Amino acid sequence: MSDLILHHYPTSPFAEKIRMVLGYKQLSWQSVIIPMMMPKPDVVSLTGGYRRTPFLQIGADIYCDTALICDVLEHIQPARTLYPAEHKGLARIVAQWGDSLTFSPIMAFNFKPSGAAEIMGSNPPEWVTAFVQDRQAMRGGAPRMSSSDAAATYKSYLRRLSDMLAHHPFLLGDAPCIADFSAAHPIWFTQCRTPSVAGVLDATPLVKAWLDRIMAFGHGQSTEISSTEALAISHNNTPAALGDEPFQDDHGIALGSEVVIAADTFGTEPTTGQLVAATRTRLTLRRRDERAGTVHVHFPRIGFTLKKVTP
Ligand SMILES: N[C@@H](CCC(=O)N[C@@H](CS)C(=O)NCC(=O)O)C(=O)O
Repeated sequence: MSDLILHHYPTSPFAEKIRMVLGYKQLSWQSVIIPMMMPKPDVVSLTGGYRRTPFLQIGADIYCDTALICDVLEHIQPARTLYPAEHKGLARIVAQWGDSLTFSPIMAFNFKPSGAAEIMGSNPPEWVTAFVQDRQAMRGGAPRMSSSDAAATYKSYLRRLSDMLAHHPFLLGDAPCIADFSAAHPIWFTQCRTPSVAGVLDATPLVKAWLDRIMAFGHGQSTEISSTEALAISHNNTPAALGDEPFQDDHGIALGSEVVIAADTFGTEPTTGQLVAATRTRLTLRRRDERAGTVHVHFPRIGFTLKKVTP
């Protein structure tokens, strides 16, 4: 049985990014389906507060944010690399664009009335109200971009991707890399979750063919387990030894301090614990939970804030 446990739900675009990477790298994994909105008691037992989807569990180690999860998967399975040596910086920069700048307009477009109806499915009105309120709270009350404003942006982005695909099958060459998976997941949502608005893709057939190529990698081999089983796995394990990467102190906060880490936008629920590692690229907290036991929760540096807990 694989040690990789992905906590996710089927309609999450960021989770689809990781499912596609698992497929590309031909990995086996265990699947825990988590709630789409708060409350998420089992999630919070493992993460200490972080509530975004997906996150990866390996024993008693919890990895938050898909940028970090991709680094971890690359370390476990370097073959079919996500970070080709000739495009190292470029691949990550295009990936960051896919994960941030394209995500909001594309999701605003997908939430056109017919798309929203497909997303809400047959859920009862109380569920729909709770979902809308949950996402509004995550955005700090900011309104979603209007779908008409989003349409022009989305179409421009599709044309740019199409230009990138004019001479090779993937964004940066003959093989996919992190840029492809990060750019693909919101478009996957349009194509597969809101088909009533997927006509927007028809003007860029190169993008449609590229998405099909990525989707053809599949999702790897998965076995479903419950969140109770995932909590027991964490409880029965101890966190893996920390690597020997040097401590990088950008905050004047010593290792061993009680700290709080939170995403800097969208879903800023904090995680508190003891800072046990701060490398160039990631931060690690040690914390204890009655059900999850002692866990290490790992975050990327980019996109997260670190503060000392003031007594
Ligand atoms: N930067 C994060 C973004 C993750 C994200 O925004 N996920 C969405 C789902 S696609 C989310 O958390 N939605 C709220 C929820 O699932 O509770 C990442 O790369 O993991």
